[in-house]
Amino acid sequence: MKIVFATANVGKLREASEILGSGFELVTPAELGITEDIEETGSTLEENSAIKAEYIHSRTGMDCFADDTGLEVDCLGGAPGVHSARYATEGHDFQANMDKLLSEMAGHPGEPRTARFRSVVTLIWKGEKHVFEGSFEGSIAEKKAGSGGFGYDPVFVPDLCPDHSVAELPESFKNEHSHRGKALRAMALWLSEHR
Ligand code: ITT
Repeated sequence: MKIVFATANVGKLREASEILGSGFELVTPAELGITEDIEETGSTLEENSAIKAEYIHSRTGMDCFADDTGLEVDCLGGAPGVHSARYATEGHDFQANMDKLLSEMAGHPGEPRTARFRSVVTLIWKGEKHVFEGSFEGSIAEKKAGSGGFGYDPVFVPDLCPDHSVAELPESFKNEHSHRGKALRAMALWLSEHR
């Protein structure tokens, strides 16, 4: 099935291709000549996920989906949350974002470091919108470790494997248990029942 994945994030694209498998041919906006930044003006993951999917649908008329993801840290009141991509700077700087997170956490000594990734996937299929979600429970490490994955993976320790950051674990482990894995498999199941 050919479907547009409304993302400019190559890490998300790599994971989605692996999670959805060979039954899906993922096309990116860039491959369709759409290279402008889509302004994420919503105040929730749900709103921003819908904004991205609706923008690409309006430009292409094609079936498409978008993923908006946030890292929610309990002792920071759910931050960075919807602001995860631009937490430290405007520029999607993964290292600066993690450095800011670790320094904010240093201001909360002795508090639980529990956190979760949450993904909201908006599918626009035959012009109708459908929403799928997934979350991945864990905690924030004291320092970065590992080089796999992307974004905050070097500081995120999953409850299911508490001695390693996600960036130290195989991508197959992340895809099986992650926020994105759960949300995209729910979307694939829905599509298998409705197309
Ligand atoms: P698109 O909007 O183009 O899809 P983005 O990077 O801007 O890409 P988001 O708005 O969803 O994506 O931003 C979420 C940020 O959270 C992202 O930039 C990463 O820093 C981080 N992030 C998202 N998924 C992640 C994951 O699976 N592991 C680690 N960090 C992740």
